[in-house]
Amino acid sequence: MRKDEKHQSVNENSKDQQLEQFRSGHDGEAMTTNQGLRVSEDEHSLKAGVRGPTLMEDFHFREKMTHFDHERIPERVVHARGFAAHGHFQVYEPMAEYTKAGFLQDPSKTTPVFVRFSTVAGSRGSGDTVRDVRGFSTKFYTEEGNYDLVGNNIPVFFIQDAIKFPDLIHAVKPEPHNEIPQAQSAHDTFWDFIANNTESAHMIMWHISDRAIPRSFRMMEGFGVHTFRFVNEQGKARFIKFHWKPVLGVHSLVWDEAQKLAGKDPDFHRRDLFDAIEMGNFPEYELGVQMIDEEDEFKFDFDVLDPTKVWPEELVPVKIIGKMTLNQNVTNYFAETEQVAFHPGHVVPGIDFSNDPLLQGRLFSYTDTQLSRLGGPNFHEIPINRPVCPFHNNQRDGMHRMTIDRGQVAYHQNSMQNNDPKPVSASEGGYEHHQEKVEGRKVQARSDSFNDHYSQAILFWNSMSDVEKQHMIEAFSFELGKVKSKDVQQQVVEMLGNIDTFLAEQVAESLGAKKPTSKPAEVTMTSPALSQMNTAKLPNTRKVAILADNGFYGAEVSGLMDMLKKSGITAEIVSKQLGLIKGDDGTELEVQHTLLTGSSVLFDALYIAGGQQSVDSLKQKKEAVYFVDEAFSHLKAVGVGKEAAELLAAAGITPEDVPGVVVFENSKEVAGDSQKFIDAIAEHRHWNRMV
Ligand code: HDE
Repeated sequence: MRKDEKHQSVNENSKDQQLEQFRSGHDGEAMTTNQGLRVSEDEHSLKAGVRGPTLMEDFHFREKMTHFDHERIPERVVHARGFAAHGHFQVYEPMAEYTKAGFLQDPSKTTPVFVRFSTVAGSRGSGDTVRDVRGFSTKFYTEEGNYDLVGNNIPVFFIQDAIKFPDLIHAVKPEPHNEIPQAQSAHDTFWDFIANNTESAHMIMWHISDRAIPRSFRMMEGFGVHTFRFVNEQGKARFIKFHWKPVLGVHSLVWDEAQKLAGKDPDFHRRDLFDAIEMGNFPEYELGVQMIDEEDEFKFDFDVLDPTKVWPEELVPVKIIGKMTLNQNVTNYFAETEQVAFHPGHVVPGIDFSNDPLLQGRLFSYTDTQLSRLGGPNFHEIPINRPVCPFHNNQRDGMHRMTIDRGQVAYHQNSMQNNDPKPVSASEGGYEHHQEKVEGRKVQARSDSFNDHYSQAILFWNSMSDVEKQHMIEAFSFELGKVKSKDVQQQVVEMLGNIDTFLAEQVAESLGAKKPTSKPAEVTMTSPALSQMNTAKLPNTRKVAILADNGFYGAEVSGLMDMLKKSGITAEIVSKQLGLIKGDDGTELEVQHTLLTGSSVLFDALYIAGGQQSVDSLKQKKEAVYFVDEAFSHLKAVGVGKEAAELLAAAGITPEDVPGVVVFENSKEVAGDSQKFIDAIAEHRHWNRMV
């Protein structure tokens, strides 16, 4: 907290109250021009005669059209597609021993946050479920200014020095001659870059793993990636890494599902987050930090400044220090999500940088990019970007200046204004950079300690379960299978040979390429924390499709739906047509999706309602049979009501002893089987069905 205490203290509502001053509703209002003149006609432009030319003097027409013509701003050069929400953060215990950051001291204090999730490569209108890294940016509106933690859902990065970022992005973006493919890494230039920049070996293992196709923004980890510093009141600094751990665990789609979703619902992740918040299922993430004392900087076999390395949690434990809850959707997408401007250089006292050369370059890039994206240097005045504490300096003017600065003086030092606004000491909350001793020659080079490109790629591979390994082999085979250059394919196989011979040979086989000549180094360590198999498994907020038609067993479906609701699971009815369907006992259910508008990929699990009439009716529809087959092959939990096994049989599935398939024995007494079904949903996927 600032020492002068002149301003109001911040609480979880502070940002919302500030934004409220800028919100505008139009109910019951007369239409006006932007000058406030009431408009009498908005359908017909002013013309010389009903069939004559439009007249220049129609100022309303011109204003309306001009504004429309300029509605778009440049999309972000990376992370263009995103979705955001408001929330708050609370620390669990005072962190004074490690950092003086005000928002990390008082467990009774709530700090407002704004979080934007994103994909990296695709344009603003691209699909949500593509294979890509996800951005995870958090703006903490603290009493000491905005603190931005601009991270990703993968803890390492492709490159070690920011100067290579334009190259990486040019390689992954659509190829420049024809702007194909959109939001994909499965093309020649990307894999050419990877093969020829082996520092990307570790990151590419994550990129090809299930982490790159998350089930939901609510089920992803977040990482600050770089090494930062915590600095306490006494000036003692420690190296740290930030982690966000989702309370719901880390879960992913399967690749076939991800591809289909990009067509069935390109907004799948947006909708999921928006709906969850509207329903009161507020996503929660715990904040964790790993800390290494400065004295221990050289004790590890990785360089703490190298952003292509994790600090294995088993070596450097993650201390959980607080929780973030997202509980409010934005009022207006453009005003908030599109105009928000994050910057890893927005820090508060107690948080400082390391010399990670990737981070150092980011510190330049983010303000620079906002200048062209948001049209000038005053983007901090846009409501979503304003700090909730006061801000004063001698910066003036520029495009779209909102503040009306009083007085003659806009310089420092001055005598005419008592030297205000004046810098203040650290004891009064002034930010002081950590006084790290630095000396060296000016060189364009990289430390030799950054040269080990493969050990942690091997560590990642070693830490995966068999299922995850299989997914990675398939993902490499898919991505490289789309590459036209045989030479690039072979180079990547050779690169993979440095990671794991089996992996490289499997991929080579699927590509019709030669076996690798390279051999991996011996790395025996594993890090269980890297595998998604060891994550939290909860039923909360999962979504189940109930496939039913007239004549379904009313008691069975109502009993199940009650139990699902109690476990926080949403059930939606899928049938042949919209409207109401009637059960055997007169129970009526509203249908939310038809077999045309609904699809198994929109759900986490499937229940096929019992009742001969309902089952017979659905069996006739090939879409219903496909629905069942697809949910089953995506390894989802399948509940089977009485007689409904016939629909499974129509899809070629025999339900006996199949993992994740729960057959309801008694349509009147469903509590026990419902619980089994809920447990099966919590498992997320039944991987053992693959074998
Ligand atoms: Fe970014 N990155 N980045 N990045 N980044 C941007 O800033 C950049 C990197 C990340 O939701 C841009 O405002 C450079 C790592 C996120 O609005 C741009 C380098 C990580 C977002 C930029 C990196 C990130 C961005 C584009 C290499 C994970 C979305 C628009 C040194 C720790 C922020 C913008 C949002 C956005 C530059 C690497 C995360 C161009 C030069 C590593 C989550 O400034």
